[in-house]
Amino acid sequence: MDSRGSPLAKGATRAWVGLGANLGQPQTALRQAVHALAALPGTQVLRTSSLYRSAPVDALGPDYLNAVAEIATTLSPHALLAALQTIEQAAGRERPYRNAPRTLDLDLLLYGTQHIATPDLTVPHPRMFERAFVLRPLAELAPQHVPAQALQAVQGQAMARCQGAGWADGFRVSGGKIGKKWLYRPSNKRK
Ligand code: A4P
Ligand code: MG
Repeated sequence: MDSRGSPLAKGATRAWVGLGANLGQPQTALRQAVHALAALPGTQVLRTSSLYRSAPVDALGPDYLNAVAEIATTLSPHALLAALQTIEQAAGRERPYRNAPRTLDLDLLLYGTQHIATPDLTVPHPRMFERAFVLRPLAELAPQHVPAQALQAVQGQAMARCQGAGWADGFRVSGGKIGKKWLYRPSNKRK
């Protein structure tokens, strides 16, 4: 059992991944990213948040689409980070400069209740508590991890909820359930 009381696979940790894109076809990229997360070894996508649109924060370029995925994984935090970066690369991610527009950004927001501070990985994600595009979707899935004051502080950041949690349904290939939560189960994991 984890802090939410739902049974996870043996040895798995509940983690939350922030998804963002503002180049190419953002909604397709985010859907494919959910599929790619579900295909990672030892990993299940438990739920996705609604999909949100917002202007770039601390950045320029087209509007972003953002969402958060809740996963259960037996990957270590660093192995998960490496996997997220591989998925970003496969989506054509380029890094010409900091906060450049991107085809796909996957950030490890929370990994269980762990605090991690290493040169290449900081968890909780260092800027997540300043950003409505992270906090609002995360609050749908894990309100216990989103302090009310933090949510209040980002209220002025305009964003629109453009689709409910079903936006990633294209990848709900077959249904298993954890409690009342559907699993995303790609074909390579079907029994
Ligand atoms: N890194 C350290 N901790 C983490 C973590 N918890 N998750 C390191 C992911 N990566 C982490 O990331 C740079 C380095 O951070 C990685 O090599 C990893 O070792 P990156 O994705 O290559 O570069 P970045 O985009 O400059 O950083 P990051 O953290 O993704 O940027 P931010 O701060 O998240 O801002 N506005 C809207 N509306 N929506 C957005 O999604 N995104 C950004 C990016 C700015 N404005 C936005 C949005
Ligand atoms: Mg990133």
